[in-house]
Amino acid sequence: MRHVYAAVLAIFPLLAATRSTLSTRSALVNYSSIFGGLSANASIHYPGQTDYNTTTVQRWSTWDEPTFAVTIKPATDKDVQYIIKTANHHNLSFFATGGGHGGETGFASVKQAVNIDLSNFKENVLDLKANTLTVGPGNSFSAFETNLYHAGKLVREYCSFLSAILLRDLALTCLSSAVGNAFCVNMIGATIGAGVGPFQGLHGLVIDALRSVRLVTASGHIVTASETENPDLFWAVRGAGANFGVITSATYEIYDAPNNGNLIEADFTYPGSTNASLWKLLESWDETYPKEMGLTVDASYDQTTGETSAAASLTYFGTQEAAQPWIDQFVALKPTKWRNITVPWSKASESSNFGQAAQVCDTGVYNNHPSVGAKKTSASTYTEVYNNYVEIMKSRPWLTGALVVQRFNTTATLAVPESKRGVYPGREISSLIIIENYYDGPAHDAEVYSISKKLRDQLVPTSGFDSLTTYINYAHGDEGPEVWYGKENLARLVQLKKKWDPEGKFGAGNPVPRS
Ligand SMILES: Cc1cc2nc3c(=O)[nH]c(=O)nc-3n(C[C@H](O)[C@H](O)[C@H](O)COP(=O)(O)OP(=O)(O)OC[C@H]3O[C@@H](n4cnc5c(N)ncnc54)[C@H](O)[C@@H]3O)c2cc1C
Ligand SMILES: *[C@@H]1O[C@H](CO)[C@@H](O)[C@H](O)[C@H]1NC(C)=O
Ligand SMILES: *[C@@H]1O[C@H](CO)[C@@H](O)[C@H](O)[C@H]1NC(C)=O
Ligand SMILES: *[C@@H]1O[C@H](CO)[C@@H](O)[C@H](O)[C@H]1NC(C)=O
Ligand SMILES: *[C@@H]1O[C@H](CO)[C@@H](O)[C@H](O)[C@H]1NC(C)=O
Ligand SMILES: *[C@@H]1O[C@H](CO)[C@@H](O)[C@H](O)[C@H]1NC(C)=O
Ligand SMILES: *[C@@H]1O[C@H](CO)[C@@H](O)[C@H](O)[C@H]1NC(C)=O
Ligand SMILES: CC(=O)N[C@H]1CO[C@H](CO)[C@@H](O)[C@@H]1O
Repeated sequence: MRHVYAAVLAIFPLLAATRSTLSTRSALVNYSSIFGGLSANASIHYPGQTDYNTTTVQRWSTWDEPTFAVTIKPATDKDVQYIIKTANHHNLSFFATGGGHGGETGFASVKQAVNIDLSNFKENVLDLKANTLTVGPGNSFSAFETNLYHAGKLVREYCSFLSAILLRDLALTCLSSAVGNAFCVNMIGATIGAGVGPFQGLHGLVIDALRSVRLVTASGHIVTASETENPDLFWAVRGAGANFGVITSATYEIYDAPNNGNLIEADFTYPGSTNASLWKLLESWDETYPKEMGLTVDASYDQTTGETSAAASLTYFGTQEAAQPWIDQFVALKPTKWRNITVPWSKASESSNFGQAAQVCDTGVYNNHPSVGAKKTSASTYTEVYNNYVEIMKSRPWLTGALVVQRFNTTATLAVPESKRGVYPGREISSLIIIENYYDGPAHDAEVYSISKKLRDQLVPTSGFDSLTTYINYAHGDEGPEVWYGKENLARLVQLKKKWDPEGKFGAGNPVPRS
């Protein structure tokens, strides 16, 4: 093991001590000593060290983030096993960090934990005979987009969706090329919630392509889960995957890319006053939205200029002729700026938002994004919510936000037979409506929460669902297990939790109840 910072150990746990109720404990623990049995390529890092931020995965949002006494970067499955067994032996809590893009109120309950940073797990094996891709949790989507593209293949998803969205200026987060070894959305982290995105209409969710995972359990056992091995666990991993262990490898089925791997991409900008027309357009497509299309529409308010704006970003996996009628309807709304281009699918994230994907993987921004799933569009509700939100922002200079709608065609996700579905309860969701809040820190948490809750409550009655529904990976953390996992799945999940993680060591963001 490289004792990267053993020397400063005496100082940093003490610094940490001032911030935590577990302070006394963590100050007394010499982590470098108790984790002395790691393999040669593993390393130990302490928060506060000068290069801590550049050597460990940083969180995308710092809102309600977990805190760590130490970060360990294991290099092998055995290291992960050893870390878990050692932490259990010393009664230390631990947390698995993939890409650091998750944000849930429950993460705040993770204090001075042992952080298992999985970025060394770069496995990335394309097997064209078996038609599979096997990846480790140290990969963002972009890590393998290019080799798949050259092989004429496609995974059911790629990252990009929330990204193109999440404040257009932040743009696309999936590509690492622009920023070197960027810590962008993690393939496995997204998968274990379901994995949604613009290609979902063609092939379904990312979990529908998942064939097996290898994971290290709460007791430190290394197990495989697939349809034939530990099938119950495999079911649970597909939607509740953060609750059962540390996944160190995942194998996906891959598909021939349609249209020679090329897709049409179009971006449009409008003044905020166009918002209602954009929502009406979405509403008019509720029965006809094509499976080849991915779409994000957002409306926002800029605190600096005091101006509202709206935007749409579309991908179409087909010919220009097929995409044109959809593009024309956006053009008819008189964008102030627009373009369409044909790009290889592997470049779609990079080139979206007019190619402005520069600040791709910015981390450390204080934000949260409560959301609502819908199976119907309501232009009048979205207009009302957007107007309310803008009014709220106008009197709160510290709050910047956007109302974002992602659209999906659900035919493929609903075509998956019951027996192959996994836990994820949101297959009927054809729109995810996201309230994106960017603000200045914890002092405004309570106020932003109360604002978000009101806006969210306003969106539910016209969503087509009887009660609040959303996608776990876009959840706020207050929705509860019935929303994250589905009421009908809870009894079976609770049993599995008792079997695989009886002490609740995993799943702080969205805990599966233990009884
Ligand atoms: C900019 C942005 C774009 C996004 N785009 C998409 C998108 O296109 N499609 C989509 O479906 N979602 C998208 N998401 C949501 C994303 O799926 C979730 O944020 C997801 O939790 C991120 O995983 P992570 O590993 O990066 O995050 P982390 O915060 O590292 O992990 C999130 C949770 O998963 C657990 N976890 C992570 N890796 C593992 C592992 N290997 N084994 C066990 N547990 C693990 C963690 O312990 C934690 O509980 C996006 C989010 C952001 C911020
Ligand atoms: C902690 O343990 C490491 C490795 O065993 C050792 O080198 C270091 O001196 C110890 N630090 C303290 C403060 O005891
Ligand atoms: C450590 O990493 C290096 C470089 O990737 C590799 O050559 C070596 O085999 C690894 N060592 C072990 C023990 O795995
Ligand atoms: C590291 O990141 C933390 C939190 O994001 C920040 O407070 C700190 O100033 C950073 N440290 C350095 C050396 O950049
Ligand atoms: C283990 O730690 C928890 C707090 O993290 C504490 O409540 C519990 O009493 C500890 N158990 C033992 C056996 O020390
Ligand atoms: C949204 O559109 C409606 C209808 O055109 C308009 O009245 C309203 O001002 C727009 N909202 C904003 C914030 O521009
Ligand atoms: C989804 O796409 C299919 C094929 O393009 C189409 O027949 C169907 O009507 C679409 N569904 C909805 C609800 O738009
Ligand atoms: C306005 C614009 O750029 N339209 C283009 C959209 O893409 C097609 C096919 O590449 C072009 O023919 C159009 O000129």
